[in-house]
Amino acid sequence: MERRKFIKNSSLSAAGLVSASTLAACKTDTKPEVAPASTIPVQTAVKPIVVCTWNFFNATEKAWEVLKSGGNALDAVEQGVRVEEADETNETVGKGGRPDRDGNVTLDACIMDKDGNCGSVVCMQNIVHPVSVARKVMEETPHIILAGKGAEKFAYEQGFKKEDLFTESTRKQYEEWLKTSKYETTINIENHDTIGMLAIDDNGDIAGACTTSGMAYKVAGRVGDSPIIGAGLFIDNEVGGATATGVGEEVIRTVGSFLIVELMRQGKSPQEACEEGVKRIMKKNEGRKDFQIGFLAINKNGETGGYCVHPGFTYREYSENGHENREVTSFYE
Ligand code: SD4
Repeated sequence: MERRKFIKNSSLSAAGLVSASTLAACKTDTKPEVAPASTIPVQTAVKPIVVCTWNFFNATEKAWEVLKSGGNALDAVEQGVRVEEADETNETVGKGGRPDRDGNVTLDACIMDKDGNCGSVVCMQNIVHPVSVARKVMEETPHIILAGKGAEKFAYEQGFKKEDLFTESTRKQYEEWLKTSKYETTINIENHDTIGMLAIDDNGDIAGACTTSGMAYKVAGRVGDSPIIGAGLFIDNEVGGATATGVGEEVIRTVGSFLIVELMRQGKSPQEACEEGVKRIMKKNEGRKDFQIGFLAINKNGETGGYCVHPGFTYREYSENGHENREVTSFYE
């Protein structure tokens, strides 16, 4: 067939396809089919409730205050993780986060609400509260992710102040590190501080946030899983939410948090879903033991669960039932 005729024919048939599908949609007048989350009762059994990765007492306390006074889950998670961003002793989040190998402190964060709205900033410098910039991206722009200098410029436009994110301690550590400049992509197994937080408010609505400075001494420009929707965080208000901590590259390769929420949609408990998530990662890394990953999940009922590669990952939970730091089971003993 001549090329011109072919193009004409194919555009005609494409037009045919469109009108056929439009017709079909008109006829049935139904919403697109999605697998129902029917195994999860709509009523939230435990609410309000907040959970976060690791033992961040003050952050969950702050989120709980918001929830307890009738605030929504989105405000709760933003206010909660901001506590860690401002805490200079937490050296993998916000101010006091460790720098990349070139000496830049670059932050990643994201936030997601009950309607699937989300915002994210990646590789942003000089701003203490990337989670709040991420929320502004979500609410004030038609975009989802802003990166680097663009994110920083946007933050200033939104009224955020420029601040040096180094502390005396992180500057000293960096100078020490420069002596050998040993670059390892693995994260020390015991010590992670990235905060991922999930909350359900009085209305039964779910939101989540995640914020980090990422891996210490990473290659300049590196972005991990934490600000990537679906990897470091995912919320589906019909089902639940999930968040991750640990070596982000492995979480991204498995689209970890989205995977866990989908597994819950299919009927798994948060615990079972987190276990399956870690097992998928370990299947791709058979025999590898030099990295840690921790998943945390909550379902619409307020049931929670977590699982990790190596022992040591905990999550903090706060609801009317109590306030506790829970140790989770792990793939390796
Ligand atoms: C990252 N997932 O940038 C983060 C690091 C982390 O505790 O969780 N640290 O890959």
